[in-house]
Order: sequence, then C-alpha cells, then structure tokens
Amino acid sequence: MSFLFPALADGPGECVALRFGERSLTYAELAAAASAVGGRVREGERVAVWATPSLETAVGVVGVLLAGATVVPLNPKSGEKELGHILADSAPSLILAAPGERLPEAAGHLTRVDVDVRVDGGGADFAHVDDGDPALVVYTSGTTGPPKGAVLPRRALVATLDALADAWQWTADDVLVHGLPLFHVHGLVLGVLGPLRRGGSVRHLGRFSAEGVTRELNAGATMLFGVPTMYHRLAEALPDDPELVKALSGARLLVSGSAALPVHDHERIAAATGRRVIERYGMTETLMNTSVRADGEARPGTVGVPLPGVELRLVEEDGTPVGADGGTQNAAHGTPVGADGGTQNAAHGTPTGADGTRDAASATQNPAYDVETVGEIQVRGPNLFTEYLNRPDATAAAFTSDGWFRTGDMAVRDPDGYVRIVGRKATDLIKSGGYKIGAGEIENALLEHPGVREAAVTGEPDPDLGERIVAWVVPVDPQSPPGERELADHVAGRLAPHKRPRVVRYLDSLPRNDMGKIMKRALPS
Ligand code: MCA
Ligand code: AMP
Repeated sequence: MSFLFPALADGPGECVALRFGERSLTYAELAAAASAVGGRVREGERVAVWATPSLETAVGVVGVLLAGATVVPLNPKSGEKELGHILADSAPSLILAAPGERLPEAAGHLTRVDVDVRVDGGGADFAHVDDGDPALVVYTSGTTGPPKGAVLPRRALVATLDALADAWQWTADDVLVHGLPLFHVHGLVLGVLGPLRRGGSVRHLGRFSAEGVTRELNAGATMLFGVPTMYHRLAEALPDDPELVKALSGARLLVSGSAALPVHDHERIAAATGRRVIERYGMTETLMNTSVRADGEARPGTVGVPLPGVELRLVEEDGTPVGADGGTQNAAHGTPVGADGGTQNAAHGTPTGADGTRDAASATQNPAYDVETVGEIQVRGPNLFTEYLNRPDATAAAFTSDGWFRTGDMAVRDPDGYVRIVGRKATDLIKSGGYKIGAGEIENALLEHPGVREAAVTGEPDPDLGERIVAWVVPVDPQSPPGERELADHVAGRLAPHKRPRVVRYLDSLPRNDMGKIMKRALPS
C-alpha cells in the first residue's frame, strides 16, 4: 500500500499547502480539517464532492481519500440532465460542499455534509487501503451517450504523480499556480493532489486570468499549469504587459496539456519570455502518458516521451504495431524492449551520460522509430484506470485482448521517440477550451428542444478554444426557428455551459447517406 500524502503524516506542518485567493491552509491545518471530513465517511463508499474552486473542495477530496473512500468530483455548473446521470450512475452516499453553497434539486436526495476547513478532526487517521482500490471516479465524454465514469485506482495517482515528479524535477520547493477547474484530472489530480504529494504548495486563482498568473509568479510561484486556451490568452497579453513577461520569464516550469498547444503560441511565448512551454499528454482514463522532460529538449508540437513506467506503442488500423519489426527503443535510454511493439521508459530519472545528461543523442543517430507512419497511441501501465463504472461493455471495448488501452489519439514519432499527436480517430469528439465534449450528447440535448427537428454537432478550428462547438439544426418551423442564444442556454442548462454551441447554423435538411446516417463531412463549411 502506498500512502498518497506522506507530507500530511510527517511533513512540513507549518508550511502552506493550499491557497485559494486570500484563504490558505498549512499542512497541519489541512491534516486536521481533512481528518474531520474523514470522520464522516466510511471506507469503501463513494462520496460526491461539489467541486467549486475552493479550499473546501481540496479538503473534502483529501478527507475522502484519507478515509479510504472514493471521490466523485462534480462540476458545480452541471446541468440537470448531466448531474442526474452522474448521481444515478455513481450512487454516492454523501455529498460534500462548501457551507452556503446552493445545491440543485438533482442532488437534493443526498445527505449533505458541509466541509469546515477550520475544524480540527483530531489528526489524520489513515485507512489501510489497497493500491488497486478506487480513489476517484471522473466522468468523461464519449462520442455518443452520456459521460462515463472512469474509475481511477490509488495506484494510478501515485504512479502518475511520481512519474511527473521525475520528469519535471518537481519537489516540495515548488509552488504551483493555476486556475483550472477541480472536477477534471488536470486541475484536481495534477493541480491539487500533485503539490500535496510532493509536500509543496498550490495557489489556485479561483478563475484563470493573466493578472492572477502574473501576480502569483511574481510573488514566488515556480510552476504554471494550463490548457492551451490559457496559454493562448497569455500569448495575446504578453506584448502589452511587461509584468507578465517578467512573471513567465522567471518561472521554473510552464506546462500545457489537455489539448495541443499551437506552435504559433509556443513561439510567441518563447520569443517574448525566453521560456519554452513544455507539453504533456494524458487522458482521464490514463492520467499522464508522456511529457517533455524538464531536462529534455522542449520541442514545440510534440508531447515528449513516455513517462517512467508507461508503455506506449503506435498501432495501425489492422492492429499491427508501427515499427515493431524495426525494434522499438526507450526514448530516453535506447533500451530495446520486447517484440510486442511497446516502448517502456524505465529510466526513472537516472541520468545516463557520464556528465549526467540524457543520452538522447545516440537514439537520434540511430533512429529506431518509423517516423512516417501514423498510428493510434495505445498505452499500458500503472497509471491506467480500471474500468468505466457500470459499463463492462465500454471497458472491454477500450482495451485490446493483451491489455493495451486504445486512446483514440493518432500520432507519429520523431526519430528519437518524441511523440507528435496529429489527430483523433473519432471525429465526434470535440476538444474545446481543453474540455472533451461528445458530439452525440449535445445532439441529444438539442433534439430535446421542441423547436429542433434534426441536429448535428461538429467542432471547428478556433484560435482561442482550439475547437468551437457548432450546431447544425433543422428547425421544426423554418419560419420561426429557435434562436442561437436559446439553444445555447438549453444545452448549458441540460449539460454544462462549456458544452453549449458557440455557433448555430440552420439548414433545411441534414446530408444523409443511403443508410440514413448523417454525413458530417458533407456539411457546408
Ligand atoms: C456562458 N456561461 C453560461 C452560458 N454562457 N452559463 C450558462 N448558460 C450559458 N448559456 C458562463 C460560463 O459558465 C462561465 O461562467 C462564463 O459564462 C464564461 O464561459 P466560457 O465562455 O465557457 O468560459 P471561457 O472563458 O471560454 O473558458 C475558457 C477556459 C475554460 C477558462 C479555458 O475552457 C477552462 O477552464 N478550461 C479547462 C478545461 C480543463 O480543465 N480540462 C481538463 C480536462 P463563469 O463566469 O461563472 O466561469 S482534460 C484532462 O483532465 C486530461 C487528463 C488532460 O490531459 O489534462
Ligand atoms: P480527456 O478525455 O478530457 O481527459 O482528454 C483527453 C484527450 O485530450 C486526449 O485523448 C487527447 O486527445 C487530448 N490531449 C491531452 N493532452 C494533450 C496534448 N498535450 N496535446 C494534444 N492533445 C492532448
């Protein structure tokens, strides 16, 4: 059994662990408050957390984990349909929320426990749970149907956070700043549990802003996490903001993830600050798979190399691993691995060169990778989820017979093994602002509007959001179609505001093939 937060038991009690706005908690205070939450929770049960960006959310999550129970983080802006589905599917025994927070009717049947961040529960009493026991159930969209709950075991949290510590030289001295939401892996696992596992500190902005980033980095924060939309907004602000230039220039590490950061934004930030943003690649189901290393080359347009412990391979349509016959090698070490086409980075941060530098050069001189062929990324390792809750069909479909998880992301490799993501298998998945959104769930929501006869949803390139959601609608009454705003509000109210269409286009009919299936590629652009 690995203990998730050693710093809570024997760590720097007086050091600040968490800061949200003006409010903060030391490690000792966090241990006290989290133990009070833990006292309300039974080992093994599932507990919903109303995941506002607040101290209460962080304390609630830590308390549930200490008690050996499972956290189900909820988007506090979830619409009625989405929230109803998640609560019915995960069947939590309690809901934790900040005092005074209004909960919607869909959560009204649950026993509510207010999180008091100043109470002393008498110190942490740690449950003795297994590494394979669930820590979190995080809901994530698929191409069709409602979101699925990815069950993340404790082992996956430990594996991913320790691998990132190795890749990023992340220590207790680091102070992380971010403004990410706390109901997804990026903001919650990496952005809150990450610093706590290291014994370091996190300052959450409440909501992202260039001013907040500037303030915190200039006041001693060392690392910034963000989605590409956030870095895009920083890149836009840089030319007129010398304080932001100073802030980013002085940071130890700027990390982007959840979607691809366009090379143009990479270059603008590098030109203005002299700092390169590094990218890491992950998924709700896999936590983190690859990263550019702090001691590696920050190459724009790539997501770096497999993290320690992660096996990664590219697979062609027919199931053949790309480059298997050429022998695959560890990106960092050049260590040959088995004939299954997987690449395991077993480096664990051990320097290979006599001078302590990594031996990537030898791999470059002796290219081991097929750099031409695009394949689907498949991964194996302790970082993976165990199942989709209540969805054995979806779980089985997600893995190959020998246990590789099919990510659905398409990539090529550079000669030295750096992974370049070039697209996605499913066109019905949209990444907007770093959120993954299934076209099918938005189409279903639109069809529930009385003024909509037919609906199709696509993603279009957007300089700020990466992709913007476009709804193609055939109205019931072409003379008085429902307005754009009305449809956006309808989707925001049923699902979540970030799932609302940003553009609505009206058609007389949708293009369909002989089978009656909508041909999205034939939609006029
Ligand atoms: C707008 N709003 C509405 C409506 N329209 N509310 C109700 N009904 C409407 N019709 C509200 C929004 O809720 C929000 O409220 C405000 O108006 C602005 O919304 P929006 O335009 O969507 O925000 P934005 O400024 O465009 O957001 C950009 C963002 C955001 C900040 C970058 O997209 C974001 O936080 N992205 C992070 C996504 C993320 O963490 N993904 C990780 C998952 P209010 O003003 O109250 O906020 S991926 C993952 O975890 C994997 C493992 C990985 O690799 O990382
Ligand atoms: P989610 O399902 O919200 O956890 O999102 C996971 C997906 O985000 C992955 O399957 C990728 O498509 C995408 N993603 C995450 N990080 C990156 C990155 N650095 N570059 C490109 N795509 C990314």
